[in-house]
Amino acid sequence: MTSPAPSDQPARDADTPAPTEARRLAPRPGTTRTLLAVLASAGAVGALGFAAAVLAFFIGNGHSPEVFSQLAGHFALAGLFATMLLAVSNAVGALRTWFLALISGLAAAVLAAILATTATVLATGRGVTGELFLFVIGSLVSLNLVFVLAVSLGELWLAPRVYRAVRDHRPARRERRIALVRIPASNLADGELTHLERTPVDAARADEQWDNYCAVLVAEGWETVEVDAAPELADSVFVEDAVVFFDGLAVLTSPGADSRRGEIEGVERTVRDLPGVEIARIELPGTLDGGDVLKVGRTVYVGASSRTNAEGIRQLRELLADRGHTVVAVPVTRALHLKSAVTALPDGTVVGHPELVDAPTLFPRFLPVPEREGVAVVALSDETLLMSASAPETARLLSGLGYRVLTVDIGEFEKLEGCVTCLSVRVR
Ligand code: CIR
Repeated sequence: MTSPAPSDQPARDADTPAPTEARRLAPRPGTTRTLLAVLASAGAVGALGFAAAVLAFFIGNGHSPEVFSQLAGHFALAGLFATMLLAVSNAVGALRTWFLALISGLAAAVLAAILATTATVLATGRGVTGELFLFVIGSLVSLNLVFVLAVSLGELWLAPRVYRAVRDHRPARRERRIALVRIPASNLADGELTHLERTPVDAARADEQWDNYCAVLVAEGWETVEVDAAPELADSVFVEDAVVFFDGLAVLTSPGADSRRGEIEGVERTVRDLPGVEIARIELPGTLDGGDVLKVGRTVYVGASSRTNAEGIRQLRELLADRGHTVVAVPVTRALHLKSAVTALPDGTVVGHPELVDAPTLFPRFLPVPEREGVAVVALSDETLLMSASAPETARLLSGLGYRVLTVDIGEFEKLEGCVTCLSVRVR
């Protein structure tokens, strides 16, 4: 077990950048990546339709190369029309469910084939006649059949995969580990209290503890990006509650305490500057605090607490539905947030204090810890955990399980029902 620095001395060394220094990052809005995903998924299906149709004729005609000169132009045009039509339908959500994808694929394929065939025939100098009409319709089950089938099935199977791969591809951030932090407000001592009696908060000591906390993140290889200060928003230092990250999706929350609703604006400004991040939000009447969201692999446990309501959980479930995460709602009646009762080790084991957890059997692997303050664990890497200095027995327990455990004194924040997890948000 390692304690990086005495609580009243920020753990900085000469080579370490000041932890509170905000980093300005090159803007790369999430809408650009979504647009790319839309175009790539539509283009992939258009190209598939072209390739499948030309290949089918090539094989069906005894590998005759003439097929290319005769039909490549027609199917290239059909593929282009299909790409344009699918780009529109994918942009408005055709890939959300399999039946929408199938319907839009079929519609785009038929329309593209009709347009391309009409254009191809008109280009030969023939006029618009009833015969042309019958030929074009008939082509759907002859000349264009393979194209129509390939585009329909491509939109069903290939497009969602291409869309997700492009949208979730984040090369820049893989090498960087970013944590958002927010300097304590001037009126920190007025923060909300739900389960604790109010006790005096030493603002200067809180600032030192916060500096020290940030310094540990930096020393462990995390870039701290500082959200603009909100001196009048007492609980703004607990930045975890304002945003949750899911593989490049930042979900801005809808705080359950009225006094905290103003925190979102500043957090949104910072998130907009992060590379490769798409933004979504929980809207009223839904409420959801980030402290109620615990990710364990692809499972997202969400606490139904005094801060997070059923509508907030429903909205999060909907946002994550097509992203491969399963939302599991968990009753929370004995603690402020789900993560005031349980967090997770890097191997997925959920650690929690039995007195604070309503339903421990909801977690596949649950490890009880001896101290209430020991439930909060920040996984700084697969091997390193950050914990509160108020839970030495739990730190020893986890150290004995092979983890390198760092501890920081966050006593002033604990007086306000804060913990190590809520003082930062890791961009993941
Ligand atoms: C509040 O009641 O909202 C703050 N005083 C404490 C928030 C702590 N956040 C968290 O556990 N995620």
